[in-house]
Order: sequence, then C-alpha cells, then structure tokens
Amino acid sequence: MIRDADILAGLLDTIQRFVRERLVPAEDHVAASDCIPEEIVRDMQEMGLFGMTIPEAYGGLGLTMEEEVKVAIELGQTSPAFRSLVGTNNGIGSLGIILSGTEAQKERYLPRLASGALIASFALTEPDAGSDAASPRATARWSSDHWVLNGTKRFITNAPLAGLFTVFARTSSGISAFLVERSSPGLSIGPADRKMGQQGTHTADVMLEECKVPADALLGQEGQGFKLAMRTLDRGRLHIAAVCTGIAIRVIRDALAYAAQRRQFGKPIAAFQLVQAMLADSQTEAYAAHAMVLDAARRRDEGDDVVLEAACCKLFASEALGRIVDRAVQIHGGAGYMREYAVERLYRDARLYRIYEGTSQIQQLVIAREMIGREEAHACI
Ligand code: COS
Repeated sequence: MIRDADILAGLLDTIQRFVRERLVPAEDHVAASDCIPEEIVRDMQEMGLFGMTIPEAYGGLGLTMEEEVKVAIELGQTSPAFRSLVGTNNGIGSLGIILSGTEAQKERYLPRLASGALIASFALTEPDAGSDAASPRATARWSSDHWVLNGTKRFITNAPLAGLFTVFARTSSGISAFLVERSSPGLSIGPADRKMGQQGTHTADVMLEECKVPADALLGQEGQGFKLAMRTLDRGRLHIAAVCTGIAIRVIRDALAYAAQRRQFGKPIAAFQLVQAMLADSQTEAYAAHAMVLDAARRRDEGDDVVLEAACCKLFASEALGRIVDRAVQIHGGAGYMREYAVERLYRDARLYRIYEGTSQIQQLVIAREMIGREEAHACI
C-alpha cells in the first residue's frame, strides 16, 4: 500500500511526543503499581494504537510492516508495558484472523480489537511445549455440533485482560487454531505470573477444561494451525526486533546523558576513552539492528518470504540489546544498580527479548534451516 509520507510522519511525530510527554513520566508509577493508568489506556485507544496493523476496512490504521516497525521503534523507547498492552491486538492476537479468518470472524472481532474494546491473546505455549511448539498437549474434539477443548496454556501475554484467545490444540488432523472467547464455559485464567521485569505487563496460564466452543470458532482449516502460528510469529519476530531497537536507542541516550554529567577524575566520564568505546560499540550495534529491521520489513511489504530475515533480526536485535543495556548499566556505575535509575529497570525488562517469541537458539535453528533450504544461501544479502 502506498501511503502519503506526510501522514506517517505525522503519526510518528505524535507517537514520539506521546512517548516523551506522557509515557516516560509515567514509567516509575507503572513499574511500582504493576498497572497502566486508565487515562493512558484511553489515550492509546483514541490514538488508534490498538489497531495499527488491523486493516482500515475493519477500523484499524492498516499500517504496512515498515510503518509498524517504525512505530514499534518509537514505542520501544519507554516502559515495555505500554507496547505490550497494544502488542497482542496488533500482532499475534489479530494476525491469525487477518490471514485466515472468515469474513464473519473478521467482522465479529477486528473492529473491537482495533478500538481496544477487546484485548486479544495468543495461546500457543504450554508447560511442556515451549520451543517445541509443534507438540502441544491441548486437544480439541468434535462433539456433534461444537468443539470441546482441554489443556493448559502457559505464560500467555495479556491473558488476565483478554477477551479473545487464539488457542492452538491438537485435533484428529493435526494442530488447529480456535478463536475462544473468555466467556466460553470451561475457560479459566490462573493468577498473574510474578516476573523478573516488565512490570505493568501481565501473563498467566489459560486453563481449558471441557471448554465448549461453537463450530465457527475454528480459525482457518483444520490441521493448518501450526503453519498459521509460524506465519504469525514471523511477523511478531520482526516487531520484537523493532522494539529491541527502540529500547537500545533509549538506553544509549540515557547512558550518553549520564556520561556527560557524571564527573570523575575532574572530567565528565564521557571524556574517557574506555567509556567512549562502550558508547561507540552500542551505537554501532543499534544502527545495525535498525538497518536490518527496516530492510526486512520492506522486503516483507514487497511480498518476500522473510522467515530467515525475521529470525536474523530477532536474534541480532535481542542479543545486541542484551549487550547494549549491560554497557548502559556499566556506564552508570553504582547508580545503574539502583532502582531510581531507569536503566536498572530496563536491564531487567530487556532480558525477556532473548527468550519470548522464540529463543535465540530457536532463531539460530530457523536461520540455519532456511540457509540450507534456500537455493542461494546468501538470499537475504
Ligand atoms: N511459515 C509457514 N510455515 C512454516 C513456517 C513458517 N515460518 N515454519 C514452519 N512451517 C511449516 C513447515 O513448512 C512444515 O510444513 P510441512 O509439514 O508441510 O512440511 C511445518 O510447518 C512443520 O515445520 P517444521 O518441520 O520446521 O517444525 P519443527 O517442529 O521441526 O520446528 C520450530 C519448528 C522449532 C521452528 C518451531 O517449533 C518454533 O518456531 N518454535 C518456537 C516457538 C515459539 O516461538 N514460541 C514462542 C511462544 S509464542 S509468543
């Protein structure tokens, strides 16, 4: 889709200002209270942030992948709680419906997801099926005129708030996807998980016990659920790589500002070459992640299969962020270990990105398989 460049520039400018003026000042409150103030949620709804990737025909902004990653880079520059709240509606919680939903499913769910009236969740992971996502224990059986689901889904982002779950379960013809509403009999949500970081984001178990859903809850064709999950994760991995890039930009900015004002041995520590080396390495890695993410997003918009590129982006950006945020703490010295500096919180928040939506090791596996499978190993270069 060709979009007027001015409209995108205006959107990015609005989001930049929103992040700077509304979200960054609220970060400490969100971390301490583990919750996002209602007025900020309302502002996010009014700005259309819940429906950025949902087609305009269903009330969303219909952003392209390139536009989406540019927004994710901006939203990444504050507490991940804000991005995470809108993240499932924009990505893994709605993409399955956009890719494989019937017209009735799209009309039923997408407008409410776009407005933020309904929160979506992606229920793939299980206690014994994390990286090995193709081996879920959850089952769905057909019973005269409806499906009956059984199983437990684990670490499900936004589960405590969600009204709609894309659940992956084993049927007689393989793994199938289902749109399960929160009110479905037999669905319950466990207590919110207690996490190392990412306060203000919420994950929990989703339990399905003889959970009855109607025939039209099946999403896509029976037995095609795993492929749908993988296609959804390809987009999600690019999005997460963009978020990592945003966090990297933020912590480099904070480290630079601290290095400029912190004086030791009679000078700002930014004047010392060993500190400069850390800043330079971080800037180089953030620049590389930024360039990779934009390149892969453009390729996807052009219709390329970006399985390999998305995995490269997720692997590099999340691993680079680990090094960048570690150096940022180091530059802050003792202050970086203290709760009153944002870098301490961002360090804990950042650890997640090497794990979720596919660990770094899974990305390596995907990259190597794709290299071996493609006719030209250097296809993405
Ligand atoms: N897009 C479309 N189809 C895909 C695909 C993709 N990105 N990746 C795999 N598939 C297809 C394969 O082509 C294959 O199809 P056929 O059976 O027709 O040949 C099928 O799916 C099975 O693929 P594969 O054999 O590669 O599955 P494996 O179980 O060996 O491994 C990995 C798949 C490990 C890559 C997968 O399980 C994975 O990504 N795990 C991590 C899951 C994850 O990210 N979890 C995070 C939680 S969700 S927030």
